[in-house]
Amino acid sequence: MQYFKEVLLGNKVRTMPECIFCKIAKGEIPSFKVGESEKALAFLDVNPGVKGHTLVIPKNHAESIFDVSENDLKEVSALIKKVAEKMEKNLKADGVNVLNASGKAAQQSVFHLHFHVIPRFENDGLNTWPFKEKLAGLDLKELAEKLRE
Ligand code: DGP
Repeated sequence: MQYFKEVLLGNKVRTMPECIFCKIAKGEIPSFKVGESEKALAFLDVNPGVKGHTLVIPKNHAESIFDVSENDLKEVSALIKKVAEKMEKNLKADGVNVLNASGKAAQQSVFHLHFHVIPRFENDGLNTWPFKEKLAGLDLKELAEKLRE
């Protein structure tokens, strides 16, 4: 379902599509909350890949890793850690994956930054590593320099 909000653009009121995770953060649509802090929220993914699949978001809207503030990201990180610890303690998870898709090319589908926290169990048969074969012959020195620029 698509939600809309009214915004003032110049001197005209327009309706704009409203972000679903903003609505969840404001409690305007329901979610199964797992944890919360002042600036971050954790709730169960509506379309879970595994039992306990949780999303952690900043309450302030940011589209992706590229525009989130460092401060909001710190709170999100702290909440991710808490959720992971609960998965280990309460779900007896043997590990967790923390996954984020930032950008369409990375297969992001909801454009409000979110981290998937996925409980993992020995021999659960999942494979989160997407690379099929290793690349040979890369100039790692040049690449590192480029990334440091
Ligand atoms: P991604 O593909 O990384 O952008 O993941 C988006 C996730 O968001 C996907 O696993 C399903 C979940 N999702 C989408 N809409 C809702 C919703 O309304 N409520 C909840 N709890 N999860 C949602």
